[in-house]
Amino acid sequence: MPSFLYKSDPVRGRQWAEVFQRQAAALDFRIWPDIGDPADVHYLAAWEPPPDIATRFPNLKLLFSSGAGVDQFNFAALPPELPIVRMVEPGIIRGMVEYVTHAVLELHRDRPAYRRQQAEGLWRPLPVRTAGERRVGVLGLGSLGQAVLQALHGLGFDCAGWSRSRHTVPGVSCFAGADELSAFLARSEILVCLLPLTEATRGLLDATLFQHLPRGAALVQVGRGAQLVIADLLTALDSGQLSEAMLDVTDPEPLPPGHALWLHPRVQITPHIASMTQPHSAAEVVLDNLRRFEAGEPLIGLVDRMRGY
Ligand code: NDP
Ligand code: OXD
Repeated sequence: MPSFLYKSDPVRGRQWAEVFQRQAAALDFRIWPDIGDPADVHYLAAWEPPPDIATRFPNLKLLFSSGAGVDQFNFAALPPELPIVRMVEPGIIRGMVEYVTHAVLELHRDRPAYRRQQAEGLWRPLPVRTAGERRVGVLGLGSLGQAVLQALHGLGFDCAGWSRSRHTVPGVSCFAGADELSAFLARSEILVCLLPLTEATRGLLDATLFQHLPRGAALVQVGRGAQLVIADLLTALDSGQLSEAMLDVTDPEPLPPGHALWLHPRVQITPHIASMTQPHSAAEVVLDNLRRFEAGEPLIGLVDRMRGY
């Protein structure tokens, strides 16, 4: 009997199992390390696949990332023809929309400044601007970036997005490619990073990029820690080029005790919780992809190994 092997958090795995039992009883759903006969494993969902995946599972047909990112995969260790699918599911999208909307509203309405004022017992109103007067830019127009922009546009923000290829998103000014990055940054008072980690985006959030932002801009980093050059962030915060940073991802995770970012008055850190794959909706999407695969239809979230995402 062909099996679907799940190698990630086992508690969530049991929730996946319920959906599979209801909808795909012909598939033997197994949770790592209970792999059964490795030759039966046709499908694997993992955050980190086992290093010997290429030899261990000779009949593997599809590899799913249990998250939206695939930067944790070592592509070189995977069979070259094995299709890789990242997680595109409504639950993870909703979570990211909540997190980023909250972060942008906090920054827009000066909540970090008011917290600092409160700590000093200061009652001092700051100028209030409407959402329409606040320009927000999102790096990445993928499944998460576009959903976040839709929500921010709905709140009335003046929105822009940047991606590798050209996109059209209703109500959003879209920029594409390296040539248009500086124009996009020049109008981003609140910059949100929702890019995948690839060789092209590693270290992208650096001093040069910060210099292109309006003075006093704020950063919301929800992509991957290695995209941010921490020393450049600290310099930009200390000089006033950046006013605030909200970081959900860091490199390393967690930051070591005593790291300068932990106690920086203009930095807020959350422990990589901006969003998470939701087991029930994720299992539904994976089952739909299995059906698509068997029918020879395009897969949702198929990774392009050359692009790295
Ligand atoms: P997608 O693959 O759907 O979208 C990626 C977007 O980034 C695309 O618009 C793509 O452009 C753009 N992009 C990639 N490389 C470049 C580049 N070099 N220059 C310009 N644009 C580029 O990913 P998702 O939206 O699903 O997820 C994005 C990332 O969010 C994940 O990879 C992960 O790192 C992070 N994430 C973080 C979470 C957290 O809790 N902090 C939770 C989930 C995800 P194009 O459209 O042209 O291909
Ligand atoms: C993901 C994440 O990629 O949680 O899904 O970061």
